[in-house]
Formats: sequence, C-alpha cells, structure tokens
Amino acid sequence: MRVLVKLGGTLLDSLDSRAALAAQIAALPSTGVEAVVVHGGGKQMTRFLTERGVESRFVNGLRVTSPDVIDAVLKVFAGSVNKELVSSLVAAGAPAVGLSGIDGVLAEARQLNPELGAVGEIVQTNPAVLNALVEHGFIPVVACVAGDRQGGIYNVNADQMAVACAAGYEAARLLFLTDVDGVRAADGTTLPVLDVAGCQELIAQGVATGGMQAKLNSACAALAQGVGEVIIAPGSAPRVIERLLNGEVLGTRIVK
Ligand code: X2W
Repeated sequence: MRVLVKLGGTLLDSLDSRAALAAQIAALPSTGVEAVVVHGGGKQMTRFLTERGVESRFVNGLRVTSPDVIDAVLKVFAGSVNKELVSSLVAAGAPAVGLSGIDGVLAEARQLNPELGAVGEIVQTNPAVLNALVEHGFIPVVACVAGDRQGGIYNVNADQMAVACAAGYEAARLLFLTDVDGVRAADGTTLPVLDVAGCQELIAQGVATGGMQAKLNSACAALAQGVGEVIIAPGSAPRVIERLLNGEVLGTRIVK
C-alpha cells in the first residue's frame, strides 16, 4: 500500500521527536507499506529569519516570501530540516533520500499571488522520481519547495505539497501528522471521523479556522484528487503511524 506521511515542522524540531517518527517510518517497508514523506518546517523558518532580524509576515496563513526569504527557504526546508530528517531515518535503518519539488521536476508550481512574492501553487506533479526511488527500496523525503520550467523557485505550504505528492504518487492514504489531537468540534471534543460535507460545515460555522481550516481544505482537495482517506493525527502519540494504518481510532479520519 502506498502511503504519504506529512510531518509538520514542530514535530521535527527536537531530535527525540524526529528519532521516534523516523523509527516508525523506517519500519514501514517490512509491513508492505511504500511510504513517501513530505515535511514542513514553518517553525524552523520563522526562527531562522528572526535570528537574522527578518520579521515573518503571513497572509491567510501563507508566508510572504521575498527574495531574502526564498534564499532561506532553500537553506532551511531543502537544507537543514530535510537533511536532519534524512539522517534520522538513516540512523533508524531506512535508506532515505532527501529531495525537493524541484528535483526530477517532481512538483511544478506557479506564483500564487504577486503580493505574496515567491509563494507557489502546484500546477503539476511528475511522480516518476518518487516511483523510481520507491521501486529501489529508498524512502523519498520531500521538502516543501517547488520549481517551474523557467528556473523559478517557490515556497509551497507543506500541506498543499503533501496533497499534490499524494495525488501524483496515487497514495491510498495521506497522514497529516501534526501537533494537535485532531479536528475539534464546537464543544472542544476531537471528532473521530468527518466527511467532506462535515468539513465544509465546520468551516462555515467558524469552528475550524486558521491552520485547521486550511488543513481541512487540503484534506478535501486530496480526496477529490483520488486519495482514499486522509487522517489528521498527533505525531507525538506513541506508535501513531502503525496504529493509524491498523485502523485504530486516533485523531480525525476524513473520507469522501
Ligand atoms: C510554509 C512552508 C512550511 C510549512 C512556510 O514558509 O512556513 C508557506 O507559508 P509546516 O511546519 O508544515 O507548517 N510556506 C507558503 O508549511 O511548514
């Protein structure tokens, strides 16, 4: 089974958390799971920019990406965050290979909105590089950076990158591992399951806002593009990946 695991940056910020997730991902091939990993790094990026006196500015949850910031996007997402995760996977025994959407023309983007600078939206994925790596037993680890065919480089929201890669790779399941328990109802309880109409209702009622609203929109986009099931779950829960793949109720499962 093909599974896309998206890891949020907060989960990758400590060696312990990274190692715990890497151990789980490294165990997947022996259970017949062909995994591709997509990661973010928003927290690391904000810290990197702050240390250099650059203030982070967001519009609708997307980071305004000036030329200074795109340089940092390569250094942080495709550089340190990607290589730290790859090295944790290697330490856990998995032959992981780090790449970005630029590599192998995996993810082609165009500028989303001139006011956001070099923020990209994915217009096409070419999963050949993922298929080639997986076929040879490697685990691809994709940073949320995309390119175009004219030499442009774009910062892409990591959830959107995960959706595009999951659809291109024809993943049966997309796991969004994050730092919350799942999707919350108005009364604060975590919803075990949601369908597309349920997602739209939570957004319309103003219950799901900000980052969670964006995640639900990404989840629905993935379902519309053929991914069978999307799960939003806490990446810090013990053995979270194995438990989710075994059908345990944990986090929020989103289906058509
Ligand atoms: C994000 C990409 C990183 C991201 C950013 O620059 O922060 C845009 O906003 P998490 O850790 O998964 O949140 N890109 C355009 O999405 O990381």
